[in-house]
Amino acid sequence: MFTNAIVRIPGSNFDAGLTTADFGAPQLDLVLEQHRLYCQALSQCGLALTTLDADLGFPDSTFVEDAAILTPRGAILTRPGAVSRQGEVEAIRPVVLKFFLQPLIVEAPGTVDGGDICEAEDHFFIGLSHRTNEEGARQLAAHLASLGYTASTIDVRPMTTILHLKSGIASIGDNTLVVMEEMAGNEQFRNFDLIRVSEDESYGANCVRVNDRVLAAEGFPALTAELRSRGFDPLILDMSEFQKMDGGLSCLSLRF
Ligand code: CIR
Repeated sequence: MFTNAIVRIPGSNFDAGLTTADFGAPQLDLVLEQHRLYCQALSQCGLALTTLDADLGFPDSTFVEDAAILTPRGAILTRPGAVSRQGEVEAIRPVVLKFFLQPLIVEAPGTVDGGDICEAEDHFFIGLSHRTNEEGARQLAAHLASLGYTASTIDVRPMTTILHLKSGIASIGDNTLVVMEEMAGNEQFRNFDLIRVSEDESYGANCVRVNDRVLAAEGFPALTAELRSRGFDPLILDMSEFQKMDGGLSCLSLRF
């Protein structure tokens, strides 16, 4: 069960963030409204929110998930792979310190984006991506081991449609992974029940289990139906403006 989440209000320069998507520029009023509904959904799931002010120094900083990894046994501050985002860690540190003693840290030349880290029960899958490098993965695996967790890597660099590991996979509890078709054959998933997401619904794979609900993006009817048929309770949110900036549901909060 999660009890808390950290979120950050998108800044007026949100559209100046990094993106590879080709869906046009995000509309700020819609960005703020979708973020408000996202926060409302987290509250509805029973979480107490710590809401940080917009940080105009970092247009991507509403994607708080990338700057830290919060586990029941301790926190790890990351070192994001995009230089323009590395300062986000200093900005989140005081907030993490309110809840966690002595967070572990990823140091140069290691890089890790939280979006590449998928916790499945007591095991962590670490995506090797254009943001998370081998040295970052090595440091992170050592930190996780010190907290009593196991970890393994999944190389997503050849998968050109995703930014992070969790753009293509979600661990939604009950031993179930939601996984994009391109990744579904990975041997490391053999002991999990898989919900395979077809290529045309791929963005939907980034969903988030929050207590009794699964936050899921609007517009992916096959996935939504499959979640329901397996006994999950999806809470559907419009993510159009965040998708324009390569963001998804998981990246908008740190849940713990
Ligand atoms: C970036 O490119 O870093 C942001 N525009 C999007 C980050 C999305 N984060 C995530 O999926 N964890």
